[in-house]
Amino acid sequence: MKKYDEIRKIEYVGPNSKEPFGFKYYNPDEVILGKKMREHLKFALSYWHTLDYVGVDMFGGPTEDKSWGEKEPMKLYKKRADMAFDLMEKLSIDYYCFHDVDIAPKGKNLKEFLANFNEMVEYLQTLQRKYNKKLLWCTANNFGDKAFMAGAATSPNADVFALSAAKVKACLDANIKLGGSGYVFWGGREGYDTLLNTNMKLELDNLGYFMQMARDYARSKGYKGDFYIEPKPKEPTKHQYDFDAATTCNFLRTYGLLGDFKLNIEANHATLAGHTFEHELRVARVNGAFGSIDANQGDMLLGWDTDQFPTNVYDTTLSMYEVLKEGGFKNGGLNFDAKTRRQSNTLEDILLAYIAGMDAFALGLRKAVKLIEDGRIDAFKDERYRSYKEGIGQKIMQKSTNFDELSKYALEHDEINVESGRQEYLESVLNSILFEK
Ligand code: XLS
Ligand code: NI
Ligand code: NI
Repeated sequence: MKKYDEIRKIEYVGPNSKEPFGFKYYNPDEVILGKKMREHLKFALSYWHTLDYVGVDMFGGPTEDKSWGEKEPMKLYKKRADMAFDLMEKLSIDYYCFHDVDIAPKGKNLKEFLANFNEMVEYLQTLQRKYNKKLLWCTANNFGDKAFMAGAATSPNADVFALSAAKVKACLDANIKLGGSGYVFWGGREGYDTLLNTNMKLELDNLGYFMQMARDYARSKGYKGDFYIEPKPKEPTKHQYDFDAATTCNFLRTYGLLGDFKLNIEANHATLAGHTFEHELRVARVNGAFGSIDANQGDMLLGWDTDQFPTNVYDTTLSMYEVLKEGGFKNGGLNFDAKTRRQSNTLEDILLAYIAGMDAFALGLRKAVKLIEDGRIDAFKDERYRSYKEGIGQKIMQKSTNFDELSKYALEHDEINVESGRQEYLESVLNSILFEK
């Protein structure tokens, strides 16, 4: 196999090629349904997994070296930034996402960190211009340091609440400077392990207030993009406050945040919550909160967030179906919140992993288009609800009936025939589209 430095750009080679460093399904400038594939998919590179993660797990140390021989912290982070853009360029990825701590060394204290951070933001701005790349979203890592051990905006300690605000403020400023179109709040440690030490009401109210202040601050600085909450049911805390899409929409409504805030749905978090990826996307859509996607997949036999590159084409097809039905991404995109396996420990593996993930979504897009063009599944659904198109059903849809009328109707129509749901037939239709020659 070729070495990283021998590979200039990953080209589209088509589905019949056996070239490992080529796209089989992702052809960035190919137009599908009036839009280029790169615009449908809006792929983003995740800085943390790609540039910072070195293969550490609970039982062992690094299996990768991402220092490129640099020892001095600022030089190292600049080298990583260079590599991030080199990777995006090679892979035809137009966007990237980062946490504050991913891009800059921590220094001795907050002041030093913010100075490093702002210097790196300048550096990223230069690279963005040079390579013509965009920031999809950024976020503050308010969960890693010891100060955040009991949460950030939900910490029992008000000093931590203030520290969290300082970090989010710096990130919002950076986001505006870099032209980011989203700002993510993933819960981190916003949750709890036991009610024996937790004031849930106070914590939720503080979290709501924190997000209102973040919104008001960013809007006052002219930020026009979206805010996202990324639901996750557990890990690191036992009960994360943003359990799933439905819980999170309820939180957003309670605190008057819906509209400015949408959801960033992560596939692996969906399955941890006992839902499918497409279920979470649909819940977001029906609540008017569809925003962005963290593209990855979990392992159904493991109970944690394995953040694997997505390769399951059933999932990518059904999720791209939701994206297409929504009319596509607006400010959001597909961020690969995914890391190579610990044993896939070379730079070439990073390229191969992104190729696998991007191709899986590109194929998913192609298949979702076919599913829609084929029309059998949509037509079946439409037909299944036809009783709401006339008579009493139409009145229900128009919200123009009442219990007296419904009761009278029911007494007159007591021979009911609920038709078959035809699940197996529909699954075979899906298979025929997925595996057609
Ligand atoms: C962790 C989350 C995290 C967010 C960004 O489980 O997925 O990586 O995407 O903070
Ligand atoms: Ni994520
Ligand atoms: Ni995750």
